[in-house]
Formats: sequence, structure tokens, C-alpha cells
Amino acid sequence: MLLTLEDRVATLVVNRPEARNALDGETVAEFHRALEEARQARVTVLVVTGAGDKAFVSGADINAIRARGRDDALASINSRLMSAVEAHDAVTIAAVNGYALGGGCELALACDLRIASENAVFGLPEPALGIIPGAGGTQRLPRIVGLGRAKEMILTGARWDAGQALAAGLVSEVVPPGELRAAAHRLAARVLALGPLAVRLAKLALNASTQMPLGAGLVYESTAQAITFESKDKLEGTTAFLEKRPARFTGE
Ligand code: CO8
Repeated sequence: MLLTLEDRVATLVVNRPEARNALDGETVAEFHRALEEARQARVTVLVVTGAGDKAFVSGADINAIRARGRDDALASINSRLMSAVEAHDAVTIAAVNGYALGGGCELALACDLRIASENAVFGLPEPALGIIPGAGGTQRLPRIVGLGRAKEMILTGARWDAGQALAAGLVSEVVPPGELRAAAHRLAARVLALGPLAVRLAKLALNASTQMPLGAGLVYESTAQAITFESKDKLEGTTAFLEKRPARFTGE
């Protein structure tokens, strides 16, 4: 796992190219540590990608999966990682640079934004191994692309290329492989231009929308808005607009 911090953007590279960046126990533990390091560094954006030019993440390490029993699944070893990514303070961008299969696809699904290189391949092939997508695949995929498309991928073992992923709304942009990192940083720059407190609260409210009924969600939203209305960022953002200048946000 490689973590680089640059300004307010962290880049996390899953680094097991010899196993197509499959997530074994050690990699998952390193991933958790990197997430915590990025949190402590108070980065605004976290880009997640895979080492090499073949794979983003090829899934859980099948050797590890083979060795696991019922209690491991109940302990949610892998889904805990995806939940930590989803709940991270930073806006997370999956820069999918090749195979995103099984747990790799689920990792991308747990990110806030997804972009892909032209050679990206998405799939949830767990049923071919006799198991189900167990790290959020059956829950997050239908929320992103709709139940029908999610069923088509999971129940038929379909693999989607980058164009199909774009058409399904699974990714927002497809670029040539050599331009993926730059595209991720362009997207990051767009996030960085926004009020940091607003972005954090909006992410919390968006994630909460999948957890609660509309009425409770609207109350949650109003409460989050009450915080922004008393913030220095709101004063700066509205003042900058009226003075026709770029805002200088502090996140307060
Ligand atoms: N686990 C372990 N090793 C892997 C994995 C993997 N997921 N993927 C690739 N490798 C290894 C291969 O065994 C091979 O090793 P070696 O060189 O020693 O033979 C090496 O990486 C290169 O792989 P290939 O030769 O197959 O490379 P290709 O470029 O031809 O193909 C693919 C790449 C398409 C990615 C192919 O390797 C593949 O299909 N991999 C498996 C994909 C898969 O089935 N993923 C789902 C895994 S299960 C999962 O993610 C479930 C999560 C649920 C968690 C629940 C927890 C409780």
C-alpha cells in the first residue's frame, strides 16, 4: 500500500501487482492504516487506485477467501473496509485502472466518485466461486445503477467494460490509461474549490439518505444546513460571490 499526501489530496495505491492487487489480510490491514493516516492529515480528497496497468483491485485474495469460515463472514472482515472507505472524512475517488472485480468492484462502489481508464473491467464474479458479493456488492451496486442492472451483473456473472460502466452510470468519466491520474486530480481540484465544511456535511447527508426514510433525512439535512449557516465558509462563499472574486475557504 502506497500513500502519498500532496496539499489536501491523498493518493492511495493498492500495491500487489503480482496478484493483480488482490486484497489479502495484510493489504486490508495496511489499507485501514492508510485511511487513518489520511484522516489525521485532514485531506479533503482521497484518490484510490491500483499499481501497474492491469488491475485496480482483482478482489479479495482467493487463497484467503478459501481459508475463511462462517465466523469470518459474520465478522465482516472485508465489508468493514468498504464501510470505512464510505464513511471516510475525505471525498473518495476510485480511479479504476483495470480489473475491478469482486471486492475490487465493491471498493469502487464504496467510493464517492468513480472514473475509469478505457481498459477498466467491472464485475462481481463471486457466484462463480460459490459465494455472493459480500462486501457491499448486493447493496451498493443497485443503489448506484438500479436493481435491474445490478441483477444482470451479479446473477449472470457479466463483466462490464468501461463504456458499459459509463452507460450504466457506474463511472462518471472514461479516459485513456495514461490520463487517469491526471483526470482524478482534475476531479479532486473541483472538490477542493468548494467549501470544505459544506462538502463534508453534504457527504454525510448523502450517505444518510440511504439509511433513513425521507422525513428523517430531510430533518438531518436541515440540521446539517444549520451548521453551514453559522459557518465562516458560508460568510466567505457568499461574500466572494457578491464581490466577484474566488472564495478563500478555511473549513470553519
Ligand atoms: N486472488 C488471488 N490471486 C489472484 C487474484 C485474486 N483475486 N487475482 C489474480 N490473482 C493472481 C493469479 O492467481 C496469478 O497468480 P500466478 O502468477 O501466481 O499464477 C496472478 O495474480 C496473475 O493473474 P492472471 O494470470 O489470472 O492475470 P490475468 O491478467 O490473465 O487476469 C484477472 C486477471 C481477470 C483479474 C484474473 O486473475 C481473475 O479473474 N482473478 C480473480 C477475480 C475474482 O474472482 N475476484 C473475486 C474474488 S472474491 C471477492 O472479491 C469476494 C469478496 C467478498 C468478501 C467476503 C469476506 C468475508
